[in-house]
Amino acid sequence: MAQNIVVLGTQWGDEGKGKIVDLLTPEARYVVRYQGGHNAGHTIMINQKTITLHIIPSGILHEDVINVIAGGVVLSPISFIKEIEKLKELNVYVNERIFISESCALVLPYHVAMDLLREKKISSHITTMHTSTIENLIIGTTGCGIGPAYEDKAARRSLRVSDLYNSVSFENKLKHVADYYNFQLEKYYQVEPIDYKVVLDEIMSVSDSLINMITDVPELLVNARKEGENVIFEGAQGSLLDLNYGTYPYVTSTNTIAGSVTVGVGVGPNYIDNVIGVIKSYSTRVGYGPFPTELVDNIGERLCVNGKEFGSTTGRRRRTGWFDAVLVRYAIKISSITFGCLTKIDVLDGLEKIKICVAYQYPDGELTYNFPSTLEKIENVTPVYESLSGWANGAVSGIKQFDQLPIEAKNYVKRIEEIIGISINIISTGSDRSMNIILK
Ligand code: 2SA
Ligand code: MG
Repeated sequence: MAQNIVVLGTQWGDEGKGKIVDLLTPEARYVVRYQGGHNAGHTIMINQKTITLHIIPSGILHEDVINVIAGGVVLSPISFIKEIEKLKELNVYVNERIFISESCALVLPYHVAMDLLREKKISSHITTMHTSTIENLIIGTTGCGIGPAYEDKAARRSLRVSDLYNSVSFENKLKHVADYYNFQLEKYYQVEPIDYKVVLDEIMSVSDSLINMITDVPELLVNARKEGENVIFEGAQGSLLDLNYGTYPYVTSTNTIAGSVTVGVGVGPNYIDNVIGVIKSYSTRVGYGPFPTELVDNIGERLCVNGKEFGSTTGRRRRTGWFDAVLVRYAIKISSITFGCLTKIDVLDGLEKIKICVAYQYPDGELTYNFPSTLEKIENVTPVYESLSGWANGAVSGIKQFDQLPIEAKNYVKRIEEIIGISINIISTGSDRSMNIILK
């Protein structure tokens, strides 16, 4: 029987989902993206060569796998085609291996302009880093236009992939929406308007290529199940960036939890057999927003440098901190995660002590083991840590057998399993594709 699985991030993104999807892909026929856009950055290292994917599913690196961009994704035609060209340069065979849904809303240059301007304009008024008042709100977005593109979708003003079928009505719609944005660009932001004709020419130059990749995604996947083929749904960003359940408003503009698969793809919950949570051995976050276990000291710097914690889309330095079990337990709950994959444990090599946050303490002294639901509460908690011995003189990098791990590393994994309440089935011990311990 087919096994359809969701692979998603349990923290704030960059947990190593791309690597885990790549590892599981040989068992699958389809890898499907269901939310987000080219703000994602999935990095996979093959034979010392690093490949970063933004919108194309990680299954593209396995020749027999079909890659699908479902309707819940917002698609930037220009970035998408550029990414395909880049893969071709790397000798990755892409023909007939990437399909898109005609329901994808397009990300267009005015979305990017709005995204950048809002953050820039608002940042000039900013006084503190973690402010949460609406007039001072700065999210630290990737600047890819994702938020404005999803706004258009909810406002029912998007141009979608299906609009490419008719170039005349595409032009009319584009002109109409460009007028709407140009009013704001000129009057509110006092910047040059966008010439819709330039946008039109650019999109029309790739229109045929996009049309050739269109498929009926729900139909394709229903047939895949009938034929016993396995499907992997590849999440982008992380659970705490979910629009409903993340650290709102410091979130992305889509749902990143497992439930997002059904609406993003057009299949029902019964289609999913397993939800796999990718869990980084410490925490990172890129962009603003609360981060209870953040380390702004030498250890934080060490995690950043050793973990190469820089945004793979924007190059931004990621904030780093200790493993937060309160947050990961919450992610497991809201996505009904069945088992976990622990990544980047090698980054902890050489540390004397390693801390795990097991609870939060509120300013009045009360402890909570559950993730608080409001920003005000989250911003004011103090993490309660359990301290474990590190493997100061050992190294786990590249180890492929659990038995060969230093005892302290084994204890760290076991303690995490105990606290989060699910089993860890895969441990990634290095960035290369081959560096893994497979437990179950
Ligand atoms: P956006 O651009 O509207 O989605 O930004 C809103 C918030 O979501 C965060 N976000 C991400 N966090 C981690 N990784 C992401 N992808 C890239 C990567 C990020 C990069 O893999 O490194 O290169 O900077 C990603 N995409 C969105 C974002 O930081 C905001 O907090
Ligand atoms: Mg990433």
